[in-house]
Amino acid sequence: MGLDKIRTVLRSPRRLGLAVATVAAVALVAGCSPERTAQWGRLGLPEAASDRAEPMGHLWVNTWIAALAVGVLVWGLIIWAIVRYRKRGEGVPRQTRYNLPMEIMYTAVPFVIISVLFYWTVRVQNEVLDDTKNPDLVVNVVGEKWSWIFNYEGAAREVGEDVHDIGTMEQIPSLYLPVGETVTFNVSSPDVIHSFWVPAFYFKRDLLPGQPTSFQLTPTKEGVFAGKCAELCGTYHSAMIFEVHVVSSEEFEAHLKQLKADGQTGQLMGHGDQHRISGLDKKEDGE
Ligand SMILES: [Cu+2]
Repeated sequence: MGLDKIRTVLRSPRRLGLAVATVAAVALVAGCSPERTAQWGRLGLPEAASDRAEPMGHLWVNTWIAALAVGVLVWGLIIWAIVRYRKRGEGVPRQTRYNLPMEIMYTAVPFVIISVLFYWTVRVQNEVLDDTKNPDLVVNVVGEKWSWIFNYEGAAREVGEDVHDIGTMEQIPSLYLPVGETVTFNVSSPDVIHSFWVPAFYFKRDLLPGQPTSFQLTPTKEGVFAGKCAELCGTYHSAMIFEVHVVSSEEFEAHLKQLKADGQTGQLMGHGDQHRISGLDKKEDGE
């Protein structure tokens, strides 16, 4: 593009707008992998990996559609009012107030909007929080300053006893789950509020000290997913990450057996339990 041409574009606001829009569109499309494009379709949500994702995803997308519909209507009315009632002379326009039908409308309409959102939120919440199935696996999750403990109840599995994974100084903790099996999670915290969050599961649960809670979900897709603490819990909050491995049933059983072979048997419930970390107890005995 020659300098003269650039000057011509800069002089014309319409051409400048077109040029900016073209550059932005090209940059947007060129920077998008197919996964990214699909993620745009889900309005930012990652690819779903649990049975709780579908109702959550629908609620998320449809709420945005509803918000956009209201937005378009409101923006339209604002622009219409600006154009229709723009200044036409020096005289004071006709003054209107106490329009009762209008006031009733703008009180009633927000109530209708809130009622619809409330109805769908409660419906989705009931579906997502349903924990009445008989679980194939129970995992007791402890979030503490500043890491995670995953205790697997192993009596009904091939491993035959409880095992746990707490990670190491070099390795963040891993949560292994068998694909397609219903898992009950009991979550607790011995210190401050943490929050168990696996974005790909579309599920998050706060861990409140002194108030253990539980939930249920079924992982639906094999793979490795990121997990994190979603509650600012102190100095090393950012270090509270973990990895979720959704694997086949055989791989899962093999992992539990490996934990047992590594001596990570029994359950750890957080601070004060540290002396039970395998290997450390021997040192303590020697003291
Ligand atoms: Cu935390």
